[in-house]
Amino acid sequence: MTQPPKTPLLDKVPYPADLRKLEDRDLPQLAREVRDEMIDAVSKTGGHLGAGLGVVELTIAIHNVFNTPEDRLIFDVGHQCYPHKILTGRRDRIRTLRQEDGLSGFTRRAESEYDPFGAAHSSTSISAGLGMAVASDLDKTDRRVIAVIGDGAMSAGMAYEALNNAGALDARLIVILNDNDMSIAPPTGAMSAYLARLASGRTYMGFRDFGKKLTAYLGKNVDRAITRAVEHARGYVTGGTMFEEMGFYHIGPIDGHSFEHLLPVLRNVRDHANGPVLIHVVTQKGKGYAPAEAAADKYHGVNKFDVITGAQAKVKPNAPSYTSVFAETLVQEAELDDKIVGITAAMPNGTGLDKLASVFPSRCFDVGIAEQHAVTFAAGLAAEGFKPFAALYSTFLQRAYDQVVHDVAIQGLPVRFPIDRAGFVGADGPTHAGSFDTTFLATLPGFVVMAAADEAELKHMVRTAAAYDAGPISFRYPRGEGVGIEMPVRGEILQIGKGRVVKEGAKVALLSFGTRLADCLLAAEDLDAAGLSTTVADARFAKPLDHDLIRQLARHHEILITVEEGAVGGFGSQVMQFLAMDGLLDGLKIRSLVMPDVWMEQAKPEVMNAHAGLDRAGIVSTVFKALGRGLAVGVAG
Ligand SMILES: Cc1ncc(C[n+]2csc(CCOP(=O)(O)OP(=O)(O)O)c2C)c(N)n1
Repeated sequence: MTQPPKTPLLDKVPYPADLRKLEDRDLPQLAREVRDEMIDAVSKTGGHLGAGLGVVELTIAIHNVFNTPEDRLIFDVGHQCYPHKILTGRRDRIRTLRQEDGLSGFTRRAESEYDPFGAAHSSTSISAGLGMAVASDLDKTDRRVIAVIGDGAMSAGMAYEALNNAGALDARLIVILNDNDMSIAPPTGAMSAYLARLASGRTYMGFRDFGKKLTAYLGKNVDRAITRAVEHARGYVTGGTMFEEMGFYHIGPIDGHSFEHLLPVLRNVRDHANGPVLIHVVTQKGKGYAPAEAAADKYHGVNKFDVITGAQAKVKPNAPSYTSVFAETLVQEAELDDKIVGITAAMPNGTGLDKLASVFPSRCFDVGIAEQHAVTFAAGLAAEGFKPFAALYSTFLQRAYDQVVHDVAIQGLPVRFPIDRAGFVGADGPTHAGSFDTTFLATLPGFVVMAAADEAELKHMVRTAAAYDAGPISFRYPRGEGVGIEMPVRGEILQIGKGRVVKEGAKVALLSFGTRLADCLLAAEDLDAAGLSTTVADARFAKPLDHDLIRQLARHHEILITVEEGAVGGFGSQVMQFLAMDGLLDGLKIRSLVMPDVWMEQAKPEVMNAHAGLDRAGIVSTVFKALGRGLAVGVAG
């Protein structure tokens, strides 16, 4: 006989306080409802699916056992927080995830008191949690701090810096290692192999054994010195795990989909632990949704999809994506030059380096989520005469800035930096926008900084970078597809520091750096039609600047506008500095169009460019304003 359907629980638990009123036996049903809700929401918005599905039980268990938001719950990366959002008063807005004016796809302090720490870049949770645990100690509160971090995020150095510090401080911090044996791609590295050994070598820890052990070792009444001695002895005798050696009480592995495992362990830790604890929880990415479980990437990030079949909406591209042009050109150049090697920091698919890996597996390195290491590793290869392409997203390169400065630039090493996702990225919002790379790279002596205006230019830049051995060189290109321009069979080697005039005019000069060129050309049509003869130039280089080109534009036009999809301090500022020092500013009307000096929220990139005034209309209106003309008058000529 089939069971009658149970009354939905989710409607009764808008907040964790309500969830804490449920019986333990109700929680599996709640988990099923949260999963269904999440699958339905993401099928409409697109977004991160697999990671959240894997932590449904864990999220419910944590909110059930701990007193959130007073107890602080921090999700590393934050891409697995959709179940958390559903359970923390945001269910009514869950179908606005990642949309303009909607919920963020990550945790955000500004969004909810249940998000005590914002994230999106990985491996920060243990550091932030430690800060909060120490604050709680200093404030003499009884607050617990829980950091949930994935096995992929555990490949970053920062996680170990934090563990190292937490062990030494003996802080009351709970780290939950959510081990689903996946990063975005399958995880790489010795640590991943170590976790797999831990997970397979031990059977799941029964809560009775564990409870006894924990109370014995960490019981509140046990003197800390004795506790430490016992722990130490235990480690010594059994060999201990790495986490134990670092001063953590290490529990696990436990089954992260079983409330029978999760609840007693978490309750025990809540009630008895007074030093750092690491709970190793084994979960399955994509759990509970067959298409996700079956997919190679466990549906890490998805477009809108059909819930029944799992089939994702496919947008028919008009042109190849910049990423694929980069990846194919790199393979083409690598076939001709065996010194070319590729490096990715856990993004083989996102950067397109999986293509290089499939052709030259021994010349492509996935170093894990370890951007700092990726850059210095590339520097080592360059020092030995190799031609490393360290392919990173603009936003993640930020993390490796000192390595770029100290290990690469100061030593003048020819590391090539393909910078993907430059400019607005859309749904991922301000944490992922590629805003600052031109600013922070063009300020470095000896760096060559390029931006591709279209996909053919990108092909030239890959070849130029491969051929350039005199020092570091970067080239930026955006997310998404190119403009559909005809592609050369092979890229050309560009002359370093030389831009190009794309369209000649006489009164207005638009000087573009990167893919805003297309909008500059459209704006030029409007301006020409309004009687303002317009020159459009593609700078190609923010460093070294094409001084002759800039001088010529400044001297022979009434107004010069620089346009770039980057923050203030980048290309436009370099141009302005040059013009000022060259004495060319007098009498020239110059305007610099950049991203606005605010953290812009998620929206479609074209909408963000329009808000920023970086699109066709924005460029035209800037010209009219600079000339003191109203838009309507201007358009009428
Ligand atoms: C510094 C940084 N580099 C790269 C990324 C891109 N990224 C997002 S999630 C992810 C994988 C994280 O794996 P894991 O921590 O195991 O979480 P899971 O998705 O498996 O739950 C990566 C590489 C990032 N967010 N931050």
